[in-house]
Amino acid sequence: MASEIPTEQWAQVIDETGGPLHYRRIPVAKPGPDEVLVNIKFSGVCHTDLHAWQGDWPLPTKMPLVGGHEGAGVVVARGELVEDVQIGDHVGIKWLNGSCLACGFCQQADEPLCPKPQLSGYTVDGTFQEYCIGKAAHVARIPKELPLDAVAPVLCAGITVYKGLKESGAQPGQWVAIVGAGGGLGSLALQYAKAMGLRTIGIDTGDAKKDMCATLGAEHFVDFAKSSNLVKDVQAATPDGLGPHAVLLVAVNERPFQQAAEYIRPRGTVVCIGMPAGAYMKAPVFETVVRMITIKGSYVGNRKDSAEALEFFARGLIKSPFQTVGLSELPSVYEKLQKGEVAGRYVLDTSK
Ligand code: 8ID
Ligand code: ZN
Ligand code: ZN
Repeated sequence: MASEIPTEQWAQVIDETGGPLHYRRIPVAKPGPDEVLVNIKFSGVCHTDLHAWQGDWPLPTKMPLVGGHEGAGVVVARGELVEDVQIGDHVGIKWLNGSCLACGFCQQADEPLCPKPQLSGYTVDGTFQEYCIGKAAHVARIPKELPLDAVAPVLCAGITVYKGLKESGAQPGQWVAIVGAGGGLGSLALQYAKAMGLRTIGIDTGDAKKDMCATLGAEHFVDFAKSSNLVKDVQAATPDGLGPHAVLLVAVNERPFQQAAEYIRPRGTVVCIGMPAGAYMKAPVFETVVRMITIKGSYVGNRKDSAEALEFFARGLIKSPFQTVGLSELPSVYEKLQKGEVAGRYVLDTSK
């Protein structure tokens, strides 16, 4: 390892689920044979980090835990088996830190479905630290000319919504409702949808998010807290009144998961991405059948999806709003996220 790598670093650590966040110094890990050590410069804060902290999903986290999975930085060390990632390369640590690469899912490039995944900021330590380990085969390659702060949110939010839009099957010119459009995933979804030639209806609440959605290309906005008939309002936003061809559910609330099947157009596709704790989907069987509705889930993206999502960003097509604060300020970001007060994304500067 190069001599400039410190033995200790700053990190945000939790020692117990739901317990306090400790901004403290912890050892810098050494990469294993197939791993790289990345000096994380910036990390986005995803709502998933909040789920990990609160332990509200039916999947246990490691403990103590360093959260974070939208980390953009520079490779500073690598294991002896790593050949195609160089020291000095800019890379991203994603939610899928690693997978077995051998199972049937990995073989068919469905590595998010691998039964033995390593999940950044969940089952392995993530990007809320200055130096983070990633499996070399899975780190995202980031061209050196891209700003590491602005690109960080692409590493989870961008990849996930890009994949979700592909999974929706929506074609250029068709309408997609983005539910939770004012949040991190939603704001990027509006930009990716626009870049893919889709027309969007943003659903969220408040004037700040409404204005942001308009700036990001949403042609209509439905305020879920103000609308007295959300189903009608969403359908009315499409020119023929039949509703959107696809719905991307990125809200952290069960209610919209029940509403989507009601306003989707016949033959439309509802894509579930947000994961509100303990939530269930419910749709009337009769209408689902006679309107030929598809309801499906979409989970991050594979390495190819990741590269494609980054390419959209590199082409200047994805300009989503973000605010940068120091890593030490993570507790206040969590508080705002929990209250639904974040329009777009917060990005942490690990040096502060
Ligand atoms: O691979 C995946 N499937 C994946 C990847 C990344 C994140 C899934 N996620 C999940 C997260 O774990 C989280 O459950 O997606 C969800 C959204 O993550 P986020 O975008 O990081 O969260 P956010 O920034 O808090 O945005 C959520 C938005 O939803 C709105 C809020 O106002 C906020 O802007 N919202 C809520 I809460 N209820 C709503 C409703 N009824 C709503 N918008 C419309 N209708
Ligand atoms: Zn995420
Ligand atoms: Zn596998």
